[in-house]
Amino acid sequence: MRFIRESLRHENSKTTEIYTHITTKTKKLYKMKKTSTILCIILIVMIMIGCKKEQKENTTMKVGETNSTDFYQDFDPNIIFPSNATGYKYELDINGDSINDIEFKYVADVGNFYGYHGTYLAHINSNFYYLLGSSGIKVCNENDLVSCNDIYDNLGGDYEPFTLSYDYYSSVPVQINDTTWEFNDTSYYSGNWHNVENKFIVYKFLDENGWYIGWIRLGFNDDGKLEIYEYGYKKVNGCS
Ligand SMILES: [Ca+2]
Repeated sequence: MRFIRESLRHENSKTTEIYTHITTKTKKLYKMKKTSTILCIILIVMIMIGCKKEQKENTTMKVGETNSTDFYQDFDPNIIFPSNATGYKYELDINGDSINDIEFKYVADVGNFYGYHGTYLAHINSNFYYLLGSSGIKVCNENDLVSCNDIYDNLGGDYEPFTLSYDYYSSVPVQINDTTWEFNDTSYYSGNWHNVENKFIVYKFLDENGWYIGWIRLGFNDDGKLEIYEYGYKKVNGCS
């Protein structure tokens, strides 16, 4: 009888030990699960904050900067419009997909009493947009900070070019008094780009991978002829 009692006590104590062991393990597991759930939540929140931050920071570009560009092209020698440039045009395939994106065209006409000459930027790819200023395409300087959400335009219809540098002159008869007329030579410059050097056009474009923002460094001589130095662009997020 005593043996049975001892055996039972022993079994009881063993059961208690096992129960305690299991309870401790379960508690530990529960604690671990709780800890990993909290860690997961913290991780998700951190990723969400990180993504949001990256998206916010990735809409801007410093004009002329080459460090952060995804593509950069330096023209050496520069693209220079020829001296007899009438009707000359230069088309640029910015992103190398064999579709030309930007067209610069030089126009000139000289008559007896009037004439004009200058360079236009023409719309040839509807996925390309140009940063606008108060009138026409904005004349940007190196290190200007621009955003892909500033105001852009894709230049409208097929051949509704924006004037970059344009000089119109005329010899207009002006009446001095009842009997006297004089021919006055007048010259009108239009476009913000007349006779500028080392300035930038800023553009953005859309392809199957999303939005990109970029710049072209260029200049115009006194005749409105174009010289292109280099260009670059980078991928951006959060643009519309
Ligand atoms: Ca292209």
